[in-house]
Amino acid sequence: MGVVNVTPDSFSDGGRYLDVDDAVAHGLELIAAGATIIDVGGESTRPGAARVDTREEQHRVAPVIAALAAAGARVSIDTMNAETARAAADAGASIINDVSGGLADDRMPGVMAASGLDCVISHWRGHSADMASRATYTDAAVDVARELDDRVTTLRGQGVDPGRIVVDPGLGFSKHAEHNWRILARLDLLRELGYPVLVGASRKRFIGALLPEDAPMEARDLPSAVVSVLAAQAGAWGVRVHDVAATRLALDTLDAWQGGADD
Ligand code: PMM
Repeated sequence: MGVVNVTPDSFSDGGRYLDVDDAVAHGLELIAAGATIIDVGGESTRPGAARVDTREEQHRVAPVIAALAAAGARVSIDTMNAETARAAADAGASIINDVSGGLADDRMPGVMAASGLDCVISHWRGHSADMASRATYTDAAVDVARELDDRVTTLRGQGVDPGRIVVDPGLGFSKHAEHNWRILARLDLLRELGYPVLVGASRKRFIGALLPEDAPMEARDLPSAVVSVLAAQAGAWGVRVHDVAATRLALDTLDAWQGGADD
């Protein structure tokens, strides 16, 4: 899953694809580089980010989604907003990716159920303005798996088709570095929930912490690709990344390695 943030303020690529044509061109580049899904977002979720007006969010994402879908791409809409999810579905999106797992907008479960689209349900404890204060866990891997399981059960009760659910640990959302690493090391606990697992580690702060403080954002792409390979090896269904070409090569390398095990 390649990321196209149509925002002025995303922490990793904010401001680069605010223009519709640039965003579409970038999405097409990511497909050419080996992405099978393009995740389009119009609201930054970085820590402390301001919420964006719904109409502005839709104005940013709808034309990008329509153009990418018309070009044959499988598009997901990265939004916590039910109205934006609905508008994105109308524009041709085929996946709703809600980092709040349907918690931020109480109309979202209804839109998810009615849309019949695939839905990425992430673990989430609150908006970015105060998510750091909620980063307390007994065992992050166990707690996140349990809370996600509860969330998915609730959504199923609200009519979301279990066959269309993908779960995501929401790395960095109310989680410190040690929590993210614990969750990754015990990805088996998420797999045991019985849904495909999506992992979004790319360029996040805990990846940056592996590098010198003054390292550029792009330097995070190598450790991000390594995490993607390890997540795939641990059974993840998908990885959400910025550098698709490096990730594709890394995953192809894993495939070749695993092919060597075939008799
Ligand atoms: N992370 C971000 C945004 N959307 N969606 C999913 N499913 N999982 C994630 O981990 C996730 C996401 C924040 O990162 P960005 O600002 O680089 O897009």
